[in-house]
Amino acid sequence: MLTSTKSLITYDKKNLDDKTLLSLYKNMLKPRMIEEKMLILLRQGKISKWFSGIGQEAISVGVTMAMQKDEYILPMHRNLGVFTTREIPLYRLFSQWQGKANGFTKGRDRSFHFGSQEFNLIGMISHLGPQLGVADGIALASLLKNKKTVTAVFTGEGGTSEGDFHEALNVASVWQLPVLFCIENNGYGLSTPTSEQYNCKDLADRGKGYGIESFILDGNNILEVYATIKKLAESIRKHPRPILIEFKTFRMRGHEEASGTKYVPEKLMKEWSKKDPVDNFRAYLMENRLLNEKEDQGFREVILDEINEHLQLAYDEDDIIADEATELNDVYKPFQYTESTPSTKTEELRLIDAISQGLKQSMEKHNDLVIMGQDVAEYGGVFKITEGFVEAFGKERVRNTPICESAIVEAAMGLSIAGVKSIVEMQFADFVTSGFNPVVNYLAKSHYRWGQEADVVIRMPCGGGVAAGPFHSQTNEAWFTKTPGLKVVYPAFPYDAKGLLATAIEDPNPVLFFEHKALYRRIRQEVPINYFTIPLGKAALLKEGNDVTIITYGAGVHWALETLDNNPDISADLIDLRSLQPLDKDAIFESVKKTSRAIILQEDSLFGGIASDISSLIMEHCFEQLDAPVKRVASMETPIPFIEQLEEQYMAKGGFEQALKQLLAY
Ligand SMILES: Cc1ncc(C[n+]2csc(CCOP(=O)(O)OP(=O)(O)O)c2C)c(N)n1
Ligand SMILES: [Mg+2]
Repeated sequence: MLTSTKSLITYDKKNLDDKTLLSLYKNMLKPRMIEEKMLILLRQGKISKWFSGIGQEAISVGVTMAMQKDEYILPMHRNLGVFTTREIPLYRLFSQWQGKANGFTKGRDRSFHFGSQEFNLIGMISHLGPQLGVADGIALASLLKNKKTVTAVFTGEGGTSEGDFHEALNVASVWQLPVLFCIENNGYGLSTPTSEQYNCKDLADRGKGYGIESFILDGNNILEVYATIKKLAESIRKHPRPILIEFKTFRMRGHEEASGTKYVPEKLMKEWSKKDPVDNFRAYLMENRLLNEKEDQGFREVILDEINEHLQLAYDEDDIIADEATELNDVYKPFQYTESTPSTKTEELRLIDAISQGLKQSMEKHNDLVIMGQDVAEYGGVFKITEGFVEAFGKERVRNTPICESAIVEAAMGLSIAGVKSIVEMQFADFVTSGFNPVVNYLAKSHYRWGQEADVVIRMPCGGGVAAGPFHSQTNEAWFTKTPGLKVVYPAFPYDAKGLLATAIEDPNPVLFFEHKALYRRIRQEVPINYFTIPLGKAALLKEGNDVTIITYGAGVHWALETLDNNPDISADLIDLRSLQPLDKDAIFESVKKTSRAIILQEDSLFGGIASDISSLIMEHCFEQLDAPVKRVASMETPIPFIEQLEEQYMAKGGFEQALKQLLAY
């Protein structure tokens, strides 16, 4: 607390009334007092981690008070003041920190890692940067629905070094999204001072590089924060566009409580403690006779009573009892599959046409469905799947994106938060690595963590046999089948592709939809002309036989068919999995129990692929019925090469026939 009662920050109250001034003060006092209490509880081991926002309250409170309640805010780990100013009941926050059921994540995630649609707050994931792209998506939804709202998102100065920050700013600028990007420059990112974090004078200058207006504000001056943000938010509502704010402030405590502040020079601490946002504003209010000691004491007593009462409520709550079924049930949002039946009228389509037609019919069915991807608009995508879509659905819904895979996947998450379905086209499945983090950490975990679905389909043109080398030929489904929370679909035929794509889009969970490039123009089939669905998680039994079960998907299906055509004496069940997650285990077990032999064919290299898991599942469930060890056939353990003769040698196809015959002869 200040020893001097004189304010050392210069305040300009402009035309703010006394009531607003006092509520700004009380709103800052509350997170400060909660934190003081939390420090005690932390020492007593009653809460786990604590990231302190002491000294930075004016930013959280000023921004939140300047926003409308129906506008989304995406806070970070030091923004307790955002949560309290949005008036989340304290017992719910306390329960969250103690991992109790009345928190927001049923004990599944800690501290501020949660969101709440009720309060229009979307909490962070640990990786920091993805928040910024998610804000883009929420703002895009606002723009598309013409809602005239602002979305505010926070980051520390450390987080601005992440690629997500740069991608999110760029996308927001190119699309003129109504986002208020708030950088809290508090001098340190963990122990790293700003001099080792970035090499420019002000981070606000980053805005210029992206064509974004930017401002520097004194983050410790509540009136400057509140009045400026209020004005800017109003301006954004009228003229949607992104604005970047750099708040200069300081982190008064350690990165988290256990880590201390040894590396911070004493002098800096002293200087900044004189600029404490709460103490200075109190002094200002007292100087101006808007507050006296007694009233201040009264405010504190009310807040303290509230804290103690709500702490008790949280303590009194029963602990969560671990229950496997509950956990498993919450990984995916329940989805009631409704069948749309295929018409009897059909036309012959190539795989690529079936996907294009299916996509178009889904765009017609879901009239706010958005497609985002590189070159998908006028150009029609590199495979021409979205050709003609701009004319049919407009540029708002068929969106060319900058080369910003992370920000676009994050924006899709943001659209979902705002209730808008979307499809992201990866130009090639290989490029998903540039958006990998939000796929496996944000989309996949969101429903389990706090019940928020990620209603996104990511289209993945994949696969080899096209002499395109290590970065345009991979079939990388195993990166995603490994991750709970994602669904993975991998059709081999035009009919399936069309029906499964429709279902993937209807399903509110994140779906990775693999489309094999080598099959795009090679495989033709009669396909119903209407909109129809096929349930996910149901394999197709393409051939029936007695001696062996062949399990495969994608291009492997066609290799297996070719092998069986060339060997009419082999009596095999051929299972096309069609979707890998959910996996039709019953179809596999039923067939293997009948044939007693199983071979799994996968185009990807062997180790860690889904063939290995299917093999294990068969051993675990069908061991008694097996007459031979389960066989896996996959591609070589190298990256996929470019030239034809190397690619041919690499591919699983070459070894399949021999392996199948060996298995039958065992
Ligand atoms: C991708 C990633 N890298 C590293 C970390 C570890 N980490 C968590 S917070 C943090 C510092 C963040 O600094 P800044 O953005 O300035 O925010 P501040 O903590 O100062 O508010 C670091 C390094 C992380 N959570 N995620
Ligand atoms: Mg920092």
